[in-house]
Amino acid sequence: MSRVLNPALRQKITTAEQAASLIRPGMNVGMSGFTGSGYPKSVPQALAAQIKAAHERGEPFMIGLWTGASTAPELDGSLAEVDGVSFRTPYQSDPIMRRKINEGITEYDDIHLSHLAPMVWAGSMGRLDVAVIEVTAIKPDGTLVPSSSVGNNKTYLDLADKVILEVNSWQSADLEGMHDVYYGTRLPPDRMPVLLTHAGDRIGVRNYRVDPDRVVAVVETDAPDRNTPFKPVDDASRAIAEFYLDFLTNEVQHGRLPGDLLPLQSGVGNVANAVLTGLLDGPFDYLTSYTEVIQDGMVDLIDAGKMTVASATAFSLSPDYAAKMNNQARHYRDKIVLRPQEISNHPEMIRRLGVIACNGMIEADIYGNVNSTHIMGSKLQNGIGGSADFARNAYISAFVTPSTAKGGSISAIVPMVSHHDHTEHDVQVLITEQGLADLRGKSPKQRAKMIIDKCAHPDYRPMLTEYYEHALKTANGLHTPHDLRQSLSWHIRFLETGTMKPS
Ligand code: 0RQ
Repeated sequence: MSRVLNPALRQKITTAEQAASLIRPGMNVGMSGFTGSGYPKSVPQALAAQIKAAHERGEPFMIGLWTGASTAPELDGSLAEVDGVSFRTPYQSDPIMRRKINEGITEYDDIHLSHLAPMVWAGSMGRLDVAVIEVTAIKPDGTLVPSSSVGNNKTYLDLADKVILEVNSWQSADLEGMHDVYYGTRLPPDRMPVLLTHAGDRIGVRNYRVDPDRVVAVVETDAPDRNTPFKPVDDASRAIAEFYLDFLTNEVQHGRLPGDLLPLQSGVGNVANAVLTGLLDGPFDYLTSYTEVIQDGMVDLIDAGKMTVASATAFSLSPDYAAKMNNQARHYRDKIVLRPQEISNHPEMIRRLGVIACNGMIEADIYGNVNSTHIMGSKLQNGIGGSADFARNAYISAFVTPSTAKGGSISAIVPMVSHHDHTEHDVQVLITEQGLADLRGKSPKQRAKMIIDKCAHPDYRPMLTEYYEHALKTANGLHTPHDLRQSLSWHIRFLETGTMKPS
């Protein structure tokens, strides 16, 4: 049975090809999608085919593409493959899109995830021509039931000149009621407090509204979100998770955290998932989460009765867990809240709730500065995502990584980061499989010693100590000692010889 229940919008049901043909070269298009969930499944692929055909005729055809965060091969992958994206924001993790960005075909603005919606309202990103948004149903009154991610959809639906809706009947109809779509945000000087004081609070409405006159096409789909399975928890991830859980236990023992902790934020990837798995056997009960994405580990914590509520903007589940969520959405509906990303990542809430943040990184330097986005200074990996929304405003901000990469030829602890995303001021705890450095209340020199001793791989510890002692002399003991002629020499050596180790 069709899920398009509004008579006026039923009239607008059409094919993906017809809908895509309304998107013209040079347009800015705001699409739904966040970490592989709730992205449109058919219009982007139809658009990619039309772009390819235009290019074969020798006609230029590229669009500006804005989303919530990363999407999937059907969206980022298919449009990047045909060189169809001139500009991309705010986050991606697709291998083809990454390549096109690094080749300079696509310009990329790597924006904090909480910043994009206000920038779009303010007009700083230019005009939004079209929104392409996946929903699970259109209600008789014309409101739209959100899908498995919320992201920036409310903003795109409100501001786009034209709206294309994909109504995906693969998504569970029981998702209805899980979302909290807050319409109270304003730009300064009219901005008001967002009155959310617990992770599970609901302050908005269940469904999106849309001006039916701006809806130019409705496309019915029946296709799954493309989620990738997590890798099995490896030894390094397990060790990192254990250090983190010991740290939290110690904080509780010293009265610096309550026994049920504070709301947890957990970044993307396997280490983050291992931490959640570790919490399953840990001593903490009545946990809550105020984060960006709901991962498998959080579903396990809810099932085990260890977590009472999880707030996010999207699911990021493996295929098995996505299927489970689809079958049992009604059961999870009062334990999970999905919000717009300017609320899930809002600095005001992260600070007020006292979120404990834990994010992945590429490398850190001996003073605690962190690079999350670039390989060897120049090559974009994914983007900053929401990591800085959380790290800057968290009650405790931790970053995690294995101590080496590429089979040991790269040290993740380096004299100076080759790209800077999180400054030393936003990094309180660093963890590798070697150990945990609690940097709170430490000066740069104290930090350097601790990071080298606790976090660096033993193969690189003597080299780091040698650099630090040399820098102390070169800089005459100044506050943050560096020898700028040598600080990036490790990266240069890797680029020239394939290893950071001297020959
Ligand atoms: O390279 O792909 O060629 O194998 O970097 O590394 O180990 O798969 O990393 O999946 O844990 O992600 C920081 C990228 C870590 C992620 C990052 C190479 C390594 C591999 C990827 P290959 P892994 P993970 C909120 C939080 C920013 C967004 C964020 C991220 C590739 O956590 O994108 O935090 N964070 N969002 O070999 C050179 C090093 C390296 C290195 C790893 N030191 N030097 N290469 N690699 N370390 C959630 C959202 O925002 C949605």
